[in-house]
Amino acid sequence: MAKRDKAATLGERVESLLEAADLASGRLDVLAVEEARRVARQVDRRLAFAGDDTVIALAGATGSGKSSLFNAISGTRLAEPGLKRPTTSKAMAAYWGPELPTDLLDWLDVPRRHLVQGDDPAFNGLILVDLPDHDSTETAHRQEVDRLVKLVDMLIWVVDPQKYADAALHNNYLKPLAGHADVMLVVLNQADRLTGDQLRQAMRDLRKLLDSEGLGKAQLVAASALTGLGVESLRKTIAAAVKGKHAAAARLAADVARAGHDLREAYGDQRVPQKVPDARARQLNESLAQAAGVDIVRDAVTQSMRHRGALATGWPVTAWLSRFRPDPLRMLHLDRARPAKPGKRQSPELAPVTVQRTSLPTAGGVQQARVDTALRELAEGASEGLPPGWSKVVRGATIAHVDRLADELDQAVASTDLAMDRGQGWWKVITVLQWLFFIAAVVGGVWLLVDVALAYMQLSPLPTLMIGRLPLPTAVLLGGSLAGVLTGLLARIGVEVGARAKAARAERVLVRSVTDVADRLVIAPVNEELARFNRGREQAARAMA
Ligand SMILES: Nc1nc2c(ncn2[C@@H]2O[C@H](COP(=O)(O)OP(=O)(O)O)[C@@H](O)[C@H]2O)c(=O)[nH]1
Ligand SMILES: [Mg+2]
Repeated sequence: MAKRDKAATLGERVESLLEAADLASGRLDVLAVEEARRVARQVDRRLAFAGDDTVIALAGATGSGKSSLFNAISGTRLAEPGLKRPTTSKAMAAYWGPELPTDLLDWLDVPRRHLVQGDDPAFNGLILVDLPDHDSTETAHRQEVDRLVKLVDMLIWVVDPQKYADAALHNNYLKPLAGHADVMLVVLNQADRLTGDQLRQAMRDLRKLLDSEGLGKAQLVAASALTGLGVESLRKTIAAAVKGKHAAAARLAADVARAGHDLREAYGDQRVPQKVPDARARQLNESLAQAAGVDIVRDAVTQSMRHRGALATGWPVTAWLSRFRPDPLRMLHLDRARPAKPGKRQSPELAPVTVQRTSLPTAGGVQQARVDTALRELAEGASEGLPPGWSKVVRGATIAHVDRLADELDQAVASTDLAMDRGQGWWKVITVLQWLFFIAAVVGGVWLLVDVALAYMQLSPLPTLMIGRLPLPTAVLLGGSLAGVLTGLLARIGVEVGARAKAARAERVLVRSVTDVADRLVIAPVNEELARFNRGREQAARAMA
């Protein structure tokens, strides 16, 4: 049961490794990414062989006794000991079990294979490989060793008393494989050729050497293929590995951990934000708002509201004259209202005008420079702590859609509902009042004129009605005029308050429209990269665990 859990965990870690590599593709060191992919693929395939078989290889220098030990351990005569030359460059394998695991042997690419049908249940499922000499003068041999060393589950390094400290073996093979120390075994063969003291001395030396190379976990065994010393202990070690299938799982786990570690290192340790810092985004929004002419539109809204308010609530004569002044919003092509509801009549001021383009001046040099600065600072802020390749991609993401920015901002401003058609119901009431006052004043005035004309022509005057001490026509003329002027003044205050509120609201919604564009064209692509990085780094760390 526990073993199953472990396999599942390893499978998940392989997935994490692969995802971390895919996410880093084109962004991190190409070698680290490719190595991670290779390991992930390899382990994945190895896991696909159900992990029932254990592959153990004997490696070592010419004449160290690999073939002799192979025969001693296996109880066969399959390997060819002795200094016969030329030795083959291909590995040879024996398999204990009912039937050769052809898939696995093909994958390992071991062409010479033997089925051992001994009744040794402890070895059931073992593939024992006799590798070509790693120190061979023929490169084909060495390449074969290098290839198989990466694939097997457990490695038994066979050394002899003369060459156990050989620099080529330690530097080219043992040290680089230190991460796999727990699936490596070092055998000091030909122990029979040493006295007891010499053997102890050699074992101490070798142990020290291995420890100093980070191979403290690698088991060291003294053996002799000739006398059989240590062979039983080797067989036990191998049997244990086979039984627990520890070797396979541990080796694969070590591979994945190593690749995950390397990739994680390529990701780096710097703190990287999850998303574009708020302050940077705000700075960008502000400069974009300015470049998009939000200030100009806000001022135009104020002025347009004053203008329209004066038309609606002012004294009819001056209001009529104002008609000939242009509406500031209309000049910017921004007097768009919500589309009229069908069947509902709208006054000409409020009729919807569909424009897709504003007539705002295009962003000047200064605004453009501010936008560029904001973009650059955003790129810098967002790519802080990223490895160079990734930081380049983030920089690219900030300006990926920069050519669409101006157009989309203009459209965003043009299509933002400035709500110019709402909240001015009271204007209509004032309009009616102003006309009533105006008509009253005109009636009073005409009445007085008629009185004057009648007096001039010496006709009897109209009947005189008195309001207090004022004659009625005078009272109506003065009252209507005064009321008109006062109403106009009061309404002007109301219009001003309304204009400012509307301008503030317009600014708010315009900034929101601009922010939407910035989010879509700049912030989102950058955030995507940052999320990609953080996810990739997390997955690489998960592969390490
Ligand atoms: N004295 C002694 N000779 C050995 C031992 N193992 C192997 N030999 C001899 O060393 C030579 C090389 O052995 P071989 O197994 O072919 O080594 P390989 O080249 O690593 O495969 C042969 O002549 C063996 O008989 C051992 O444990 N003791
Ligand atoms: Mg040999």
